[in-house]
Amino acid sequence: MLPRSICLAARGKHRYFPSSTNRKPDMSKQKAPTDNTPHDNANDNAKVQALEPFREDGTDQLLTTNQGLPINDNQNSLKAGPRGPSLLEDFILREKITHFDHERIPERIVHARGAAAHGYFQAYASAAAFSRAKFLQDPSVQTPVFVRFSTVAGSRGSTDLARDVRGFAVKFYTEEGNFDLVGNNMPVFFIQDAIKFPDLVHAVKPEPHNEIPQAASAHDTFWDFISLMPESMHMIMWVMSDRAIPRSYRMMEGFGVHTFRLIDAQGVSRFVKFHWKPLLGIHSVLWDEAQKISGKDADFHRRDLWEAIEAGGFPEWELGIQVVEEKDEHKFDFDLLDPTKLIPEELVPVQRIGKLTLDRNPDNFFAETEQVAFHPGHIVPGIDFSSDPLLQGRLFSYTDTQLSRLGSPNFHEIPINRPIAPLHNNQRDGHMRQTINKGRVSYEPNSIGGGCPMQAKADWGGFVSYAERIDAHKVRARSASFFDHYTQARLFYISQSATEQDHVVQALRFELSMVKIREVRERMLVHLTQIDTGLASKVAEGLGMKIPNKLDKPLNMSIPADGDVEAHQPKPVNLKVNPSPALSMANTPKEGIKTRKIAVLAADGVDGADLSAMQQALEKEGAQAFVIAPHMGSITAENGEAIEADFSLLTAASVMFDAVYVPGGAESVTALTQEANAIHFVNEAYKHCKAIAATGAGVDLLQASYVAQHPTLAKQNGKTSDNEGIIIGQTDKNITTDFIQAIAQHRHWSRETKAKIPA
Ligand code: HDE
Repeated sequence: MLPRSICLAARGKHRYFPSSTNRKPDMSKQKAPTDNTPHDNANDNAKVQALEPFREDGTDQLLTTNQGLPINDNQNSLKAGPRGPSLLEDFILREKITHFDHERIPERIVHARGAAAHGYFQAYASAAAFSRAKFLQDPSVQTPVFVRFSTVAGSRGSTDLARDVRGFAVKFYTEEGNFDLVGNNMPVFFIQDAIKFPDLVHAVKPEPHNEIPQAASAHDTFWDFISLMPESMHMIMWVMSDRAIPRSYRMMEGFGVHTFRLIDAQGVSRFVKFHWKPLLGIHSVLWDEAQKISGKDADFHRRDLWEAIEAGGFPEWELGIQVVEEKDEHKFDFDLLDPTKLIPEELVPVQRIGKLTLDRNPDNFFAETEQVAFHPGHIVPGIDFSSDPLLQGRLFSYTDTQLSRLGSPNFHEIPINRPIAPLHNNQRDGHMRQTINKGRVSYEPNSIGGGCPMQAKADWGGFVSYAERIDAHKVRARSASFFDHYTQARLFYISQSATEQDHVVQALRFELSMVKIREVRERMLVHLTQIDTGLASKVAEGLGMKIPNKLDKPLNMSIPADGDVEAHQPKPVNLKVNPSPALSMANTPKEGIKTRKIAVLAADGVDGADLSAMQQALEKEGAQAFVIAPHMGSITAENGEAIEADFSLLTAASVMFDAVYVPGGAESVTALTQEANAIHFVNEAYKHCKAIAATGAGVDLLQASYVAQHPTLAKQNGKTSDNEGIIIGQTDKNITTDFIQAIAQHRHWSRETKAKIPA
């Protein structure tokens, strides 16, 4: 038996071990358990297990080169004498530096910034009535998934809180092969045809001459393009709404966007739209908050996902489908193939058919989150494509982009991309090939290999494309059924609550105020007038502009083959469209406070009983309470108890939390009222319409802030709570139930316009 490992002995104390130590690690232990494995609670699904042979753990191991040679000195390069020069012979130095020089791969051209997690999908019941896909048949089967969320426009290092669409890409590792549902958190898209995608992305990315601005659409080139693309107006309404600044990845909806097909065992095809419905409801932050979070914690969403999973608050979504029979394809006043349109849930209800749970963080960001390669063309029998021209273009793009990003046609061999279903074909060789294919045969048909691997009949699970009948001329054209660009933009706007509408107005004012070219702003105002005259005039007021009567440029710049430019202009808006309540976040479930983060402001002398009673009540409901004190370390409560601070007022900001609680304790509250950061904390939480509670002397801190203006504060005695999220307990300190209910509301919007807080 070799001596016990140095690493094991010193772990937790030192990170650095001088090579002069004379104790040798136990090399017989190939995989020692780590002392802080974050995944104990994870569901050990088939994909998670399949990744095991690829996981590496240096615990209790010697440092080696990539060839397995133990390294004796990792501090000094090989030199001719201690003062050099260095020698070319130093293969250890060269190997290390060469590997380092090549550590980066190109970031994704879009969706570069993201975070991901493992989990599983489980059907509620068999969906055989719609699809033969195996992973949708048996409610006892858990299908492993890997899900990556992302922003679109920013670079890998950009802020999570950019105003942007969020990617919501799900890879199902099914027993019939991988199925990727590569969606977004908005159900429509900017453009109708894939040929416009490079233009859209060039327009929104930082401008080419100075690479400004990063991860922002508020600049000339984006709005120049948009103002010439009326088809983008519906998506613009979504992107200007608070959906573009989610509170958490865990609180976003997801959408497949395009119409797909479901195929049942009899080969019958139905159209389908895919939805993900978050069980925590759909919630967002305010734009002012988003901008501040970008400075205080640019990793806000990434951290939120990671921490929720580590704490066992596993995010969940239900998979929903809207199914349309083939015969009903043309019964809508929009085209199902047009990706700028949604099917209102009131017209075709969303049927919830299963649940997605994320329960394990990746072990390594690069190996998993960065190298995962999604593709809408990764499908399984029972699911098929529609002719949506945007989807059709995507089917080309995603393999192509992996070739440049991951550098080899063997990207499917990267562990995170491997299916759990067996894979056999005659594709061979290429950069970094991992598979060692045996035998002489790499072609089909063959007799030498007994004809193997052989084609699978449909009833053996072989994929057969849906035999859609197509009888058409080859044309570069767009169907006239795609020309109503304003009605669903209006549908979205009129379906929003007054607060949500106001936020759309504010967002447009902000974005267009950043546009320097007046004509671009004018064009946008004309489009907005088509959507809603009230919206247009409010935006115009913010811009200090008059709405022009007509556009200065013709739209839909292509010259139609039939030469009839007029017939290719946008159709007038249908003013009679009915609102769709499902489109408003105001109607989202607000049932609990699970995983919500509550700031508890405290200093020496805090009423420890108040604090811990509240902390326990919040934690019982699945929320987390964090003590924020003037300094790190511990504070001493009134009763002498030491309470550890989670943050100091320097490292925490109200924008990182969902609600604020100020416990009593005269000394604590006096100290906090003298801290500008504590008062700012309360002011900002008040401004952002968050629930705020105080007990006993804690009310004095609210009195020292702008919350003092709030009517509830006028009542000084007993328990007071209102419908506006301000809860105070003077003599009756039992306010936990009211506070919990107030947090569950997410925000108290009625305060927003009344409160004028310069925070
Ligand atoms: Fe993508 N998109 N996209 N996209 N997309 C990519 O693929 C593309 C579109 C979406 O987390 C790229 O691997 C084209 C719609 C997500 O890794 C690239 C068109 C929707 C992700 C690409 C679209 C999406 C991507 C960049 C128009 C919602 C991130 C890196 C024809 C339904 C996946 C990559 C991840 C990523 C092309 C439009 C969703 C270049 C050409 C619509 C969630 O292939």
